[in-house]
Amino acid sequence: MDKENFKSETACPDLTNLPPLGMEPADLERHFRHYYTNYLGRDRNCCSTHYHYAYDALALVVRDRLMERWKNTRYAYEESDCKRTYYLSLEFLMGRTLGNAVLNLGLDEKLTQALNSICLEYEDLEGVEPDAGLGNGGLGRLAACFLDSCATLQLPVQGYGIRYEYGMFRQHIVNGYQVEEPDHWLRIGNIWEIKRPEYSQRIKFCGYSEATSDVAGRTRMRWVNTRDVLAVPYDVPIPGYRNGTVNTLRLWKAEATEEFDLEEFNSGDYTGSVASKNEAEKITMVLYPNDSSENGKELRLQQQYFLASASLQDVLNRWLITEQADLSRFAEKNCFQLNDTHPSCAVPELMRLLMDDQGLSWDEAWDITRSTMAYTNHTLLPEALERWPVRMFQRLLPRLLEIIYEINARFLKQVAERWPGDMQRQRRMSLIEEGPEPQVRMAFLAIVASFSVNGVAELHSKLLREGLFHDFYELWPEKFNNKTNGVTQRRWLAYSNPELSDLISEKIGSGWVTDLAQLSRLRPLADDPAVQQRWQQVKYNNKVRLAEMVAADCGVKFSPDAMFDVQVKRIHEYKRQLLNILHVIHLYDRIKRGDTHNWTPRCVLIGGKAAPGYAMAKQIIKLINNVATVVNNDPAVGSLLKVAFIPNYRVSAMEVICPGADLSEQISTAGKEASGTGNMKFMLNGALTVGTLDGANIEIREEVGEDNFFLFGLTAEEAEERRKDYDPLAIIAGDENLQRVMQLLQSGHFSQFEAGIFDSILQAIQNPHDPWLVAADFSDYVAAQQRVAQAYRDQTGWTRMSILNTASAGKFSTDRTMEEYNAKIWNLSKIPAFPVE
Ligand code: 26Q
Repeated sequence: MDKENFKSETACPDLTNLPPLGMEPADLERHFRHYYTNYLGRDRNCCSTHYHYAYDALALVVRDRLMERWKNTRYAYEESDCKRTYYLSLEFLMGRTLGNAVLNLGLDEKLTQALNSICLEYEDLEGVEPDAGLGNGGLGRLAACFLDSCATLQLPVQGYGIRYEYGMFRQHIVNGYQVEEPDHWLRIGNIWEIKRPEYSQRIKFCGYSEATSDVAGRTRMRWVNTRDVLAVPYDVPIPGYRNGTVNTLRLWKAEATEEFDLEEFNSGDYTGSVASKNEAEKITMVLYPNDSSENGKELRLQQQYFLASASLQDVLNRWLITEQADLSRFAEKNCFQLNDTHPSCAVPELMRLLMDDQGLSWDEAWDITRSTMAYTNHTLLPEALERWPVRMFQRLLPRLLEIIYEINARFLKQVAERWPGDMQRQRRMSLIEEGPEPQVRMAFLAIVASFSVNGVAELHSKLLREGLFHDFYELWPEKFNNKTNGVTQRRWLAYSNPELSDLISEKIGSGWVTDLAQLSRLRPLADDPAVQQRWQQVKYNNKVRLAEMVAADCGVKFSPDAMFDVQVKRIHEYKRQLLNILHVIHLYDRIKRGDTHNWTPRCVLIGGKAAPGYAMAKQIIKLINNVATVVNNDPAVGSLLKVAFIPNYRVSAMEVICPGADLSEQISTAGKEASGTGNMKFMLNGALTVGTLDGANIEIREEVGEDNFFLFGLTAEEAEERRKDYDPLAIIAGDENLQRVMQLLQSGHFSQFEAGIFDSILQAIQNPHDPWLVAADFSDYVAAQQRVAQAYRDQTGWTRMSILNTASAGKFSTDRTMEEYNAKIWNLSKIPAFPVE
């Protein structure tokens, strides 16, 4: 990127000065007709049920209104000379944009009116939009909720991510098995992105580094003979809630550089030059579908460096232009929040850009780096900590490896000064793990270079301090802090659950939309019979809507009079979908034995994607589906129990699922789920939780009170203790219920013509080294579920608890989370956008 672009932009008359667009139904309708007819070229012969074009026209009408505010937000930030934060993340799980934009712009009622007058249903059009599935699960959706809250709080925070051509795969279920299909979400075009080729960046790979001397005679390293790739930005608008602010998410696409094409073309290798284009574009082709790290894939490291380098160059270039190349205030005015270690190449890359390109000394560059980088950890699983083979780093990013070595040498010197002679500790803390194939430990790199290291729930942060990162905590206790996760109530209540939102606003006003703590005003209403009745009716209506989706997607009939028991999240052994299905088998067994006195009819819904290479997770999906088939087709079971696996769980599915849930399953092995955020969405929508003392469940229970939460299972400490002498066979032998469940499984009852397919699952449960302790928690889980069933039969009591859950969800807004990040890490001023007038 060159200065010329900026110059010519400022030298022109301001072409961006326009009168504001109308927001009344008549304005919206006129613009809709304009786009539909004049821009999209449709005419009266177009089939009115082909919603695609109507969706595009509507999206353009809404986008225009975003554009005005977007520009005014940028101008306000520029002119205030404010400090900014950049949220670097390999994932942004945005879901759909239209409904959220309409809500945040405050256009919902006016648009409904406008569309009604032309005989279109807003809901029909919304359904056309594919999810932007640029993430795996919790970490990616958290990034999306953070952006919504930052825009609403008017914080100058920009997201930087990757524009994957293929997002999270679509999941089909065939004969009970997961089948993955590529998600080519951009094929029909994406109205919401604006390509900005003028801000493209050049990214280097491979080559080698050599020493040169600069004009002052000092040594300067150069990274040469590289294979370069172009990073082209696409900007996505992030509207705040009715406040005129529209922030930016900048997503990078990889393209071949021009001279690369030319070189090979001139050498006569036409097909070779086209192939090299492919090679470059491969980098942003597909999202890696693993939610616990898969080590060693070279393309993944390329993606990570590509994002880090493009984003840092973008920030640095803007800075150098506006500050006349003066870096002295850079650290005061910029902060980079690393969403896990995935973008942690940013550490050596910032060092490189500052030293090699800008000529700073090591100490100057290091001062800037360690006062601008902040790192968030999202996992407690040691196997999920990212490591990259030194040899791969050497080949792909030789200059970065040199810098990492230097950071490590200086860091280990510090360790040696603090703990003289403790070689054991030096080996433990080294950024390089020694062995036959030495590895770079990315988490340690991030910790060493950051001024802040945070976990995502109290327990998680404590376990980081005491376990995984204990050595570092001893060295730098002041770096470590907690920021409990949240969710945005705009998408997860106001938008997804309009009926409940209206009821709440009728009772306590609508202030909760930007101040979730106000939900506590519902507490005194929990015993009010009139409110309870309305609350119940809303839940019922939402269950009808969810039942329709289950019928359409699973072919299973859920009765809204039964309890809706839901577990949706990525499939992972530590999340224990297996424990859930063992309980279902136990209920089935009780029905078959006639033990149905005082029965509470239950509809169990499970959904989630398994990483394509995770065999055990895929087996668990198959088991759930086989159990569902047997249970749903057994006349003896009837309406007492239904089971469904909802295919292709995603953001837009959760928007229908969480308003309709009665019971939220949060049953991970204690000490393994860093936080969880689905747990918060369910609570917000009035579901009760059956859960372990893990992640944010602990804080949810604290807020709602132990009487309104169904607790079971070992604590994190007890689990750790239990692993030492774990004897699942003894537990099974001593528990009649579990024994019968195991016998049903072993007998092939759920695998009639598929002998032995569940052997690996059976073995896992019986394995004394089962890290997830499924058998250990089974009986307590069944007991908790018994209390749940009992409680549900008292509909008044249940509804009271449901209201109390919503009323106690105030803490779990990402507005609160972002306020905390800002107060303790970023220190940004809130900058209102210039009004549209
Ligand atoms: C790493 C390297 C290579 C390929 C993939 C990955 C990778 C990708 C995604 C590793 C991990 C993830 C995602 C992790 C994640 O979603 N963690 C969840 O983060 C949530 C938000 O903080 C928490 O609520 C969940 O507890 C945590 O599991």
